[in-house]
Amino acid sequence: MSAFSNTLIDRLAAAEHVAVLTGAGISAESGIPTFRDPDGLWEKFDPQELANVEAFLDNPELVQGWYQHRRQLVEEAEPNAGHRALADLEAHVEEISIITQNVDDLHNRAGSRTVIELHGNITHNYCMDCERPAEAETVDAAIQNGTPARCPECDGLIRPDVVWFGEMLPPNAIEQADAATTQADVFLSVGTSAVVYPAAQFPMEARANGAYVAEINPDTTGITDEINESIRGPAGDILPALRDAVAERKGQ
Ligand code: BJW
Ligand code: ZN
Repeated sequence: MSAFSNTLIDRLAAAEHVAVLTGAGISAESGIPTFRDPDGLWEKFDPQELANVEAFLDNPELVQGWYQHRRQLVEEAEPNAGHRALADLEAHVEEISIITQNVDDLHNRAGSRTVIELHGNITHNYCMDCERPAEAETVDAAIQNGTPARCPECDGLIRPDVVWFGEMLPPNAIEQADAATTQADVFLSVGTSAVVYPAAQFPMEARANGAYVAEINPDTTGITDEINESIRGPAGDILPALRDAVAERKGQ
């Protein structure tokens, strides 16, 4: 028996718009740790210490170093079968939007064409004062010298282009995610604990708008009780099987 229902395949095969919310779990099989799993990033580091602007201003070197480490991990990683299956799905459904909480760039690298980055992109850095983009090399050189990385133009502190707690999400990303959610006939929530807002509200909004909402996750999440279907398993197994089932249903 397959892990997902015939209803889901029927709905996907008939869908005009599909929206997919992804979280750290989809990149776990690329070797990138999640945040809240037992072996996750926050088992070793306190998020309150590192993922907010006050912490950054208190100890920019520490936070810059942590993000440099994670940027290097991401640059060495490759998209996995789950990312690739979502990119492949574009051949079988009319329109598919990937709304990602991930900062790792792996959906873009897998070839998905519509990727909405809610929490930024760790491969980019910018100056907190003048907002000019900054080169990763500038950050790396400063860390090598044991000093905080500063803007070559205005001496402001350089920060990663990610969204920390208490910060607004990029307005254009929110706008695009809202539109994709409202239009969705099917909404998939993949590899996210669905506890961080506003991202976690999108599956609920989709449901309220009549979408069929399914999650793909080995564990229960913040939205499990409120959606149509929960598929228990790793994204790298389930998504390729889902892609194949939709292709088969459509005779493609
Ligand atoms: C697998 C798998 C496999 C494992 N296959 N699956 C409304 C209510 C309550 C609170 C708030 C609210 N609105 C705003 C807030 C405050 C706050 C918030 O949500 N807090 C909650 C924690 C309570 N939100 C914010 O501050 C946001 N800003 C905002 O709302 O601005 C307006 C505002 C401003 C000021 C005041 C009030 C409002 C900003 C949120 C920014 C989140 N940033 C982070 C860090 C990014 C930078 C970095 O990378 O360091 O984003 S936090 C972290 O969590 C990261 C993630 O994107 C995000 C979500 O985590 P995710 O992806 O779900 O990962 P995990 O680890 O939690 O889950 C992994 C899942 O994968 C698990 O379920 C596993 O089972 C599964 N898994 N292997 C599939 N192989
Ligand atoms: Zn500057």
